[in-house]
Amino acid sequence: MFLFLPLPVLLLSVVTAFCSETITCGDAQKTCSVVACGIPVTNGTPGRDGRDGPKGEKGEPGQGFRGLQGPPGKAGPPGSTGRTGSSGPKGPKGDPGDCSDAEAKLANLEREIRSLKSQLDHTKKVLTFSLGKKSGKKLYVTNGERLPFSRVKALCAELQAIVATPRNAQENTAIQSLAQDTAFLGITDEVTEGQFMYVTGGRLTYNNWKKNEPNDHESGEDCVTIQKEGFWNDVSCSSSYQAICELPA
Ligand SMILES: [Ca+2]
Ligand SMILES: [Ca+2]
Repeated sequence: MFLFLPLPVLLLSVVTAFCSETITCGDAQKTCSVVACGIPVTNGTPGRDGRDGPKGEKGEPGQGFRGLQGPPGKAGPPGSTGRTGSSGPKGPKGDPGDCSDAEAKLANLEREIRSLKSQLDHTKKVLTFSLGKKSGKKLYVTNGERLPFSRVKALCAELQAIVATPRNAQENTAIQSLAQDTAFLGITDEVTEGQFMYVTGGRLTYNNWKKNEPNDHESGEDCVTIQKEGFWNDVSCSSSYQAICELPA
């Protein structure tokens, strides 16, 4: 039957044959080319790459090996001074120093001291023979000078001695033997009238007062003398009498 149909009708029939199967053919013609309808087409060339999308969130740490440690950073600024720490433990005892020099000096000093002591002993013997008198552990000396009591005290102090002070009859006799006439003793009642004391301190433990003495004659006798016969008398401190000093023997 197609053999007798004119060519336009034939082509229309073909198209109708291919499109008669679907209702959407009309719609397809609106968006596709006429050729698409019923005619297979090949894919076109790929389009251009789209624009980069937004940055994704940070991913979880990876599971790979840890990298090598980097070099140390620069030193920071010095910190503030800390508090003082507690004392450390006591250290061990050090080695003994070299004392040979000091020991030699000490030995020389000891020799000099022995020599001086020997000379002093000799001097005391000479003094005792010429001017002094020894009693027990006391040595009494005099230069025979007559002075007021204050000057007698000063003279004896220059000799690192005290004014002769008898503490018993033996010492009193030793002093008496040096008294050419009358000599001062280291005893006064200058602090409390009538209460005689040793100049070096302490109340009397021995006395050898002359009869009717001490009498504080005319209320002006606060010093004490030993007379030629060995008895004591209170006298004026401003009067001058012999100076006798007492030294350790
Ligand atoms: Ca008196
Ligand atoms: Ca008197």
